[in-house]
Amino acid sequence: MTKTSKLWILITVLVNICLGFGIYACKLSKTSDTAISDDGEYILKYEWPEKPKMGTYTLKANFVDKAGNTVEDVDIIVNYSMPTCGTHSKPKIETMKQNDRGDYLLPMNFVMRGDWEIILSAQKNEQEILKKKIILNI
Ligand SMILES: [Cu+2]
Repeated sequence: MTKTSKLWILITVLVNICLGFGIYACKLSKTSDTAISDDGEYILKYEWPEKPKMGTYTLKANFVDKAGNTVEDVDIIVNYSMPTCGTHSKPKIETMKQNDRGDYLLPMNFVMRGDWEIILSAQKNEQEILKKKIILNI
């Protein structure tokens, strides 16, 4: 084998390792997912249309019943913090706002790199009907 072909094999192996790790890291920190309530009645879909980094990134959510109809009279409360971080571990608690298309939106401010813990709580008549915990790596 020539020196050049050995080098190419090495580069190919390294590129594959990097790609593999990249895909693995993405799976650990999903930017969109679906959650179903314990009773199977409600479905919450959420996503950050733009992959969050440090700064302000909008979380978008849709809340539907099992027939697929948008549920309007729901409050989606977002509680987010960095539990592993002492200085700004105080959670931010905010309610998502609904636009005229029925999407729930919340601009979220990520002030630091690392793992953020995000708890989405959907409440109807002040009773929690669905809860989803997300770990998001910024
Ligand atoms: Cu921090």
